[in-house]
Parts: sequence; C-alpha cells; structure tokens
Amino acid sequence: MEYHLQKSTVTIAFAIFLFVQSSLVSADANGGASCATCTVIVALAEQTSVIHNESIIHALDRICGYLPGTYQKACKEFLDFFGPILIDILTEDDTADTVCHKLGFCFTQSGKQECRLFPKKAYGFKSRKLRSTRDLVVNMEKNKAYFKNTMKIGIKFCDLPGIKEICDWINAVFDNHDPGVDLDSDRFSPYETLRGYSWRGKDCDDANSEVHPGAKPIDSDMVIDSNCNGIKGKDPVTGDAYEDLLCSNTEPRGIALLGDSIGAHFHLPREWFNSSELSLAFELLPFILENEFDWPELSSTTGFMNATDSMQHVIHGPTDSLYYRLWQRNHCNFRDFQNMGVNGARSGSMAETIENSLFRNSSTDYPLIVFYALVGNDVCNGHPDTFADMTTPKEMRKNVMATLDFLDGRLPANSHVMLVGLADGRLLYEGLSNRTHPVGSLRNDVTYAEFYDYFNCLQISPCTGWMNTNSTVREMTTLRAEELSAVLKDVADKNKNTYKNFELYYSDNPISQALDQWKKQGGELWQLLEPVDGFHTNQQANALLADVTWKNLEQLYPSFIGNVNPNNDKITQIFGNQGGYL
Ligand SMILES: *[C@@H]1O[C@H](CO)[C@@H](O)[C@H](O)[C@H]1NC(C)=O
Ligand SMILES: *[C@@H]1O[C@H](CO)[C@@H](O)[C@H](O)[C@H]1NC(C)=O
Ligand SMILES: *[C@@H]1O[C@H](CO)[C@@H](O)[C@H](O)[C@H]1NC(C)=O
Ligand SMILES: *[C@@H]1O[C@H](CO)[C@@H](O)[C@H](O)[C@H]1NC(C)=O
Ligand SMILES: *[C@@H]1O[C@H](CO)[C@@H](O)[C@H](O)[C@H]1NC(C)=O
Ligand SMILES: *[C@@H]1O[C@H](CO)[C@@H](O)[C@H](O)[C@H]1NC(C)=O
Ligand SMILES: [Ca+2]
Ligand SMILES: [Ca+2]
Ligand SMILES: [Ca+2]
Repeated sequence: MEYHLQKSTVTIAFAIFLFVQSSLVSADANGGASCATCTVIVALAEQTSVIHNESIIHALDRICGYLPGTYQKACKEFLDFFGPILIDILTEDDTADTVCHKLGFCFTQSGKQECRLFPKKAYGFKSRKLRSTRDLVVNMEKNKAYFKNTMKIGIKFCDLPGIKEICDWINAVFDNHDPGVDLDSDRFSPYETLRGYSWRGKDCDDANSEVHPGAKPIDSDMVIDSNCNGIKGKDPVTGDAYEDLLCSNTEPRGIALLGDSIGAHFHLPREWFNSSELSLAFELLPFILENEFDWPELSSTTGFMNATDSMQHVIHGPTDSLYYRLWQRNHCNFRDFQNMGVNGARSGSMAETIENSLFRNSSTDYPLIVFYALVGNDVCNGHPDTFADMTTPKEMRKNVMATLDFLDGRLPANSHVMLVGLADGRLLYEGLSNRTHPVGSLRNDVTYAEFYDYFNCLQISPCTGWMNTNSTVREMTTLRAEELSAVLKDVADKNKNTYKNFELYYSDNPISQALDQWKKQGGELWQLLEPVDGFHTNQQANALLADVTWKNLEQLYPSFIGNVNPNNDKITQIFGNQGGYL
C-alpha cells in the first residue's frame, strides 16, 4: 500500500506536534504529542459534523477541502485510510479522548493518571457515523487489516504511513537557523521563508557577499547599493554621493535579536482550532510552516510590515517594532535587521548553537544593537516534580558570558547589547485560566486550566512551571526566573564597559509595564495573549511591547538608538520606499 502524502495531511496535527516539539520535551507520557494531536483532530471533526449536521467522514472531508491545492489531495488520501477505521470503532458514548485511546495514540501508563481533554459525556458519535457515503469509504477491509497489523498501543504520529517523511522534513527545517536560500553565503536571502527575508533584511544581490543589509557602503554606493538600503548614486548638481550626503554622519546601525519563540513571534491561528472558523484559515499554510509558525515580519523587535489581507484571516492586530522605529529615526538603517529567535531557545542552546547564525562583519559592516531576550524557557521546562531541568543561576552566568564573548568577537566596534530579564509568567494563569479554549468553543467545555492540566498529564507542556493549576509550582517558577534575571542584571552592571566592541545594558522584561499601560486604556490581560497556546504574547502585545521598549530607550539610553537623521525627508523624496522589503 502506498500513500503519497505531501507536506501536510493534517495541518492541525502538525501545529500541535510542532508546538509541543518546540518546547524540547524529552520524556512525554501516556502518548504525549501524538495523543494530543489525535484528540484535537477528532474533536474538531466531531464539532464540524455537529455544525453542519453531517457524518464524521463528511466533516473530515470538508476540513480537507479547506486546505490549499496539493495539501488537499494529500489530506483526502489520508482520509481514505483513516475514515474507515474511524467508522469501524465509533460507539455511542465516545468522545475525542476515548476514540484516540481506541486508536492507540493515547493510553494510560501504569502509575499515571488517565489524561482527558474533554468532559466524559456522550456526543452521539454513532448516530452520525453511518451517514457516510460509499464513495468516501474505499478499501475498507484492506485498511482495517492494515490497522490491525500495524497500529499498536503507543503508536506515534510520526510512524504513520507517509507521515515520517513529513516529520523528517519539518525537523530539518526547524533545526536550521540560517537562511535556506543564500547563494553567496552572506546569511541574507532573496527568498522569503526558510529564515529568509521574513527574518532578516532581503539580500539585494545574492551573487555578491559584499552586498547585504548593514554593509558600510563600498565606494560610497556611487554605482551599486552595497547595503540594500535603497540609497545609491550621486547628486546630479554637486556630484557628491548620496550615501555621503545623507548617511555618512548619521551613525547608521542595525538591530538583531537573540531570542526565543516570543521574540520570533510564535503564533498558531485561533481559526485552526475553532470549528466555527476553519473555512478560510489554511490559505497560508505552506508559508506558515516554512516560517516555523513564527511571524518575525510582524514581531516587536524586527517587524517591518502590517499583516497583508490574506494574513488577516489568521493573525490580528497592528505591527510596531524596534526595527521600524529605528528606521523611522534614521532612514539609512533600512532593511538592517536580523531575527535569530528560535522556538524553545534557552541560554544553553543560545550559547551552543543559535548565536552562530547572527552575522556581522566586524570591519566592513555598521555597528549593531543586539537584544538578548530569553523570556522563559530556562525555567519553563523543569521536570514537573523536581524542577531539575531548570537552568541554575550558575549555569545562566556561564551561558550568558559565553554568548557575550562570542558577540565581542563578531560585532563591529561601537555596538550595543541589551540583556532583557525573564518575564513573570504568572500572568498567564491569571489572565486565562477561567476562559474557554478555542478547541472547546462549540460546547464551552474546555477552559485553559483544563487545557494546561491535559498538557501536563501528557508531559508535553511548553511551560509546565507557569501553565499549571498548582499555585505553588507557579510561584516557584517565578522565583527561579527572578534569580536568573538578577544574574543578567549583575553581569550587565559589572561589565558595562568590559567588552571591546560593545557597551552592555540590562533591562527588566517590558511585559509588566506594557500590561499596566494596556489596563490603563481599559484593556484586559487575556487580550494580549495567544489564544491557542495560552502562552505567547499576541500581535497586539507585540506592538505594545515595541512602544514601551522604545520609549524606555529614548528616555534612558538615547546613545543606544542614535540621533534622528535630519535627512529622512530628503531620502523619502529621492528614494521613495527605498526599494521596499519584499
Ligand atoms: C440532520 O440531518 C438529518 C438527515 O440527514 C435530518 O433528518 C435532520 O433533521 C437534520 N437535523 C437538523 C438539525 O437539520
Ligand atoms: C501599520 O499600520 C498602521 C496604521 O495604518 C501604521 O500606523 C503603522 O505604521 C503600520 N506599521 C508598519 C510596520 O508598517
Ligand atoms: C569581513 O570582510 C573582509 C573584507 O571583505 C573579509 O576579508 C573578511 O573575511 C570578512 N570577515 C568575515 C568574518 O566574514
Ligand atoms: C476563576 O473562577 C473562580 C470561580 O468563579 C474564581 O474563584 C477564581 O478566582 C477565578 N480564577 C482566576 C485566576 O480568575
Ligand atoms: C470561535 O469562533 C466563533 C465564530 O467566529 C467566535 O464567535 C468564538 O468566539 C470563537 N471561540 C473562541 C474560543 O475563540
Ligand atoms: C503543588 O506543588 C507542590 C510542589 O511540587 C506540591 O508539594 C503540592 O503537593 C502540590 N499541590 C497540589 C494540590 O497538588
Ligand atoms: Ca545572500
Ligand atoms: Ca549578498
Ligand atoms: Ca546604500
């Protein structure tokens, strides 16, 4: 039997799978990510079948129909395989949880409690299973035989026919933090996704490594635009180069982020998990996958555009960013940004691998301002009982010092580095615990507190410490986060001028300040949080964080951001949109 499954049979499945994977969970329980994936898919299919008064199979077929072209075909092939199996096992008192137990994705290990996302309550699956049509149910006997021989208790999602290749593909994409398309190896790309120009300014010549965002102009950019900022050529009257006239005395600089999923702006569309909203949500699927479910182009550090019309089906809110402000301050800084945010990053992985994908030529490029912002993974992924996997203050010091040494070797003189403290994740529980998670939107039967418990039961939570109904655990997590922030502050205080090529600063995490500001405007906490994962800051919060951070910089550290370029208007007048971003 052959299954030609393309990059996504079950998009939602990957979303969950990757979300879970991004938290670097090593030891899951009771079926882990595969169980959660199965449960959510079956639940959405069941809800869709209720909304449209149709069979489960028709509902799954409908969901496949929402997917773009090639994905749709693959999804239907998958359905051909799974549909008959589902029909065969459904009984009257099933819920999504019990179905996935029967399928073998979920189970209960001895000594563990049973994990359930939904209340034990019959949804009447059976009455809806028989209304399927023959044309959708092909190969039924063959599939059932396959199922009996292959499916075992504890089967993993990535072991399914055809899915393994997809998992491998995804792992390869997600493990690589350098641009996938970069012919001249200058770490800037003319391609959008795969760590391309969604993440760092577009390479305006991918055949010449001397040409890239952030380069000091070669021959004053009389002929070519060596730094891709759209400024080149000479004044027809005086014959002076425009880079000399408009930029050379303005101390241009770029901005870079060494961060985690918060800085990369992780976002799973709410519409993918809400059975009432599925229809338009999958248009951008390939784009979203190739950007690792991150939206750096709309993020608080390196966002450079507002969501396009098609993005607005799956992400909501305005864009504002530090990069955008830096460009507004000095138009010579156009396109000079790099986002090295990686889902699940913590201080150790930053020092071991991630930092290496930051590129700057210390002699031929302009200075850089760097934000080191690891907001919580160092404390999130502690073992649920012992906290053994949390980074200790001693390890934190060692890790951050290693990264600072690395930066001193790579950054041009006169750069600046800001160490940002960890967030206080207690606000997650405070803002969300009593609210309904999108996966329970049809019957109002899953709160975030229950969602957190479920993820902890399967041991796949991206942040056991804060996404937890046990207040002692949340307090202990915050305590460690405060200790680690204190280390960062101490390192910055003691080493402000230690490094050859940059000045070092510390700032508390701006989230609580942003929150206060939001509340003063009458806003509520949950409005700033990602509804699906219940963990990340959303689009609105990203814009707010940029605003708060920028104002702090203006007030406290003006040398960080440089002076306003008096030639900005002239640059716009002569060079228009400076070549744009895309
Ligand atoms: C659902 O469909 C069945 C037949 O397929 C029909 O008998 C029933 O009235 C429908 N229910 C609603 C609420 O439309
Ligand atoms: C996004 O749109 C708003 C409203 O039009 C505008 O003020 C803002 O500057 C835009 N942001 C970006 C990054 O273009
Ligand atoms: C920086 O640029 C100079 C001149 O092009 C080159 O010789 C040097 O190898 C570059 N350094 C790095 C680290 O790429
Ligand atoms: C959630 O609701 C319960 C009951 O209404 C209330 O006692 C509790 O304080 C609420 N929790 C939060 C974090 O708002
Ligand atoms: C689900 O979608 C419906 C329809 O757009 C919306 O009214 C509802 O608020 C959504 N539920 C959640 C929990 O996001
Ligand atoms: C909450 O967590 C603490 C620390 O792990 C533990 O000692 C305590 O028993 C837990 N409380 C409950 C109600 O589970
Ligand atoms: Ca390149
Ligand atoms: Ca280049
Ligand atoms: Ca230029």
